Amino acid sequence: MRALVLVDLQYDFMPGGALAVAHGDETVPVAQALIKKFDTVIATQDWHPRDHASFAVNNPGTTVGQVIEVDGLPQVMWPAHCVQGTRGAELHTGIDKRRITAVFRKGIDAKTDSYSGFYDNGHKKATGLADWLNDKQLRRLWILGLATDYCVKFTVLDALQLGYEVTLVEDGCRGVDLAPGDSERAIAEMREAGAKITDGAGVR
Ligand code: VGL
Ligand code: ZN
Repeated sequence: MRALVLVDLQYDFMPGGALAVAHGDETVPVAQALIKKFDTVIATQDWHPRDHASFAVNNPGTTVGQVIEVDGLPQVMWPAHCVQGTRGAELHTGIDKRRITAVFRKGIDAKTDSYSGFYDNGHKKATGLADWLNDKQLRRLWILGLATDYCVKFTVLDALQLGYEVTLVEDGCRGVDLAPGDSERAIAEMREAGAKITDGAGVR
């Protein structure tokens, strides 16, 4: 059985948002068209407390885009984004929420970032997504969303490592590209790890 996984389709990652991804809103119609083809639709939601360690404002002397060490892990400094309860953290209304079967929130612990929908960046704590999928015997995942080079990439790599069959819906993704080419490299990495790559129109 299969599931569609929508990664972080939240206003802060859309044009005009706090951590805007160029053309991020173009993922929404791709997602909405696919939603109708799946019985099970999962959404992940970046859901940070205001004092989250990934925000540059919470690490005096740092600037956005800089990489520092937090708890022994490299951590990119981001603008404050997807703060719990704010509009920027909400899922885009172009996504029919009635068709979302379950939402998994991540990045809730102030000290730990979580790009993947499955684990925090240190792989210490699970979000519950894998248990949920396994319970329903969902082994084939179609994944799209924001951002290609962060949350989509780490969600796909974790899914592959956990033994799911993964198809990346490439036209349903857009990347941050802090360094030019990051998204292209992320897609190559996902493919090399075993992900199939398709466009939304190729999904039956
Ligand atoms: C993301 C950076 C920080 C993402 C989340 O959704 O890709 N990127 N938090
Ligand atoms: Zn975040």
